[in-house]
Amino acid sequence: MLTREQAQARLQALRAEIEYHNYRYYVLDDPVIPDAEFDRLMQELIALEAQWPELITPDSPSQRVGAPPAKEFREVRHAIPMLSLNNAFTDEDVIAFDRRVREGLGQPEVSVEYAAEPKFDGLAIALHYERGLLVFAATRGDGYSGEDVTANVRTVRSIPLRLPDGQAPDWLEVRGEVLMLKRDFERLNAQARASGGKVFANPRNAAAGSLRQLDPAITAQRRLTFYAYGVGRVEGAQLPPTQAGIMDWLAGLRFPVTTERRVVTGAQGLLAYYRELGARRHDLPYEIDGAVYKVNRVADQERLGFVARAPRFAIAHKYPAEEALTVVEAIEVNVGRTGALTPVARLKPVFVGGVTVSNATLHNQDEIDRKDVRVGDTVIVRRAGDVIPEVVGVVLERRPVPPPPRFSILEHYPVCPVCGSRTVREPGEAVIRCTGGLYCPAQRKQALLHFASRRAMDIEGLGEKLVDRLVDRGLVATPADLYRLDLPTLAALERMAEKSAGNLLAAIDRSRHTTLARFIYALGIPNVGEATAADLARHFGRLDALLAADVETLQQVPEVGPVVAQSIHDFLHEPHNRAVIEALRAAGVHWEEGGGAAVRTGPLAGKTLVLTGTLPHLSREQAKALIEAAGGKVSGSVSAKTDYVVVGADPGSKYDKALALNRPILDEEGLLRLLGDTPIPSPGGQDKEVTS
Ligand code: D41
Repeated sequence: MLTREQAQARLQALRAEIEYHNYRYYVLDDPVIPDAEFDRLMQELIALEAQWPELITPDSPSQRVGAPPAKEFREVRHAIPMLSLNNAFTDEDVIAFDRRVREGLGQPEVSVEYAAEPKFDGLAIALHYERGLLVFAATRGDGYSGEDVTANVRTVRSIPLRLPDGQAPDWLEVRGEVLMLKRDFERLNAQARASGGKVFANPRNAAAGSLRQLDPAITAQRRLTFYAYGVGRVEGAQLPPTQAGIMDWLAGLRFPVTTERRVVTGAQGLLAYYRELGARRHDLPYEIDGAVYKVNRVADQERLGFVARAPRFAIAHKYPAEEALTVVEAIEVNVGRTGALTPVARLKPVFVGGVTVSNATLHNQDEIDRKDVRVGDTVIVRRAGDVIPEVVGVVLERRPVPPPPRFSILEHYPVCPVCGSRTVREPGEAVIRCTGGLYCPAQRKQALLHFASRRAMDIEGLGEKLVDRLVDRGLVATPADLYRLDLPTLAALERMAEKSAGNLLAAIDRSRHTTLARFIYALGIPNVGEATAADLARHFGRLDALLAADVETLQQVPEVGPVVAQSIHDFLHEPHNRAVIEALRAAGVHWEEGGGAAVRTGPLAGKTLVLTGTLPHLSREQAKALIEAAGGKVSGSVSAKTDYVVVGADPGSKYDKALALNRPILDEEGLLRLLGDTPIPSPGGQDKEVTS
């Protein structure tokens, strides 16, 4: 047990150390100890304070979230008003500002030095320190009086609760902006979305909402940040003679000040700073809405003084707003190269982010639902940098009365606006797709490239550039049109030599002879890759059997579940796709048709078997060949669809699965009995030595 004096000394040391690490972490962004060590220090502090409650001080790091929720915020008057800033929007505005400054200082020919800094898009606040201790904090309010937000401000880790010993003036008022870093904002909104909580439109709103929480415990969870931009009431200190010097002095007192500040000369220096900062704007960890220019010398600031409520010595040079309000005139869809329907809001044109915007993406139906965007709504559109404009949210107060109905893509677009084919939303998927596939012009190029690809119809020489030209010129709309191309047409295309035209025609001709599996794969049915195409070919054997299959029949194919079965069925029952398939057959595309496993005769017709372990006489290859010759199929995994599991010595997990799913189990003898008199095919030199 420590004595009171020892506890006091340890508490002081702990507090200083913890605040130092807070400063390294939250202000300098450069921590020197691991988080776990920091937590240990905090725990020691809290435990010791619990033992010695009378030694708790208001500046202890343990007190950052100490205050109970307030009923309302107290109003406080600012001893020195917090003025507003005049705005500049153009280069000319800035040149005129600089001229006024030079004239105001009585030396129009002498260039002026300015302190230039980012204009944080946050909330202005004033922090008051009495002999180094944070005593209260107030929002700017109307500039003359604001709200006492001391309890909330204490939770902001980058704000010092006490200033370094021996350096503190009798009184110090620091002014700056409270804001939320972009990454903290993203995280807060992600959490809110997951838990159904309030989603904020931008970091500024999130910061404002968090600072004005009556319960400081909530503010503490929100991770706010602070940057100092100047001072107010100061007593008992000799301030540096320039704005830049004051900022350095504040940094020395451990206040967060931005590293983006510069001292520049004349209007040209200001404009160059504006452009450089603008170019990096989107890479900064916080949002800014402009640059602030201040005459650097404090004596000059005082000579220039104020007009109305704003200083003559400073100006805010704004970047084009990235958000604006406008009205949704319609919601339409774009059909992408994969057939996905992307909803787009058609907007009343509005100037935002430096350009006129009349469309904004709505991503998908889930996003429309989440933001509840309806035709006629007033919305916030955002265009940040070169990013595609998006609808951030709806201004519900401006929703027309009576309210327009919720917007459903499927209801408005039961058929594809490009090709008229049915649209579908697959269960569990966010996207709605056009089933037009091969036929839909929007999907044509993609579909053609897939059709011609090496593992599909393998048409060598039909690449992206050529497909673009063929489609753009209207020479090819569907894969069937490829088989109608002739030498004069191809050779007439620019950049197409007669020799390569001939080679392409030969490749197209060669592709006429293919396999059913390749053909099915080449169709580009959603959810049908190479393996499923091969399964379908094996199962049905003939294209007409596949075309005739209903969803239930399709599900009998091993590895084909309800989603894939539905997708195949939708595709094959789309009349346009049917027409393309028939045109391909008419153009001479052919393959060898088998009976198909399902209709093939044999004792194992339509059955799926799984092999596991070593059989006494048959090799794996022999057993497989026997089963297939008897009309059965060998699958690699056990499922509810497995008809028999053939088990040999040392079986693997497939055996356990077979038991768990209660599938019939056979040994080699049982298998041979099922096969009856199926002739044993010769596996062509693959004979394994038969051991007994
Ligand atoms: O970053 C800011 N938002 C910012 C605001 C800044 N960097 N400097 C500022 N300087 C002043 C003066 C020159 C009046 C001391 C300001 C503001 N004012 C300000 N913030 C809100 C109203 C005025």
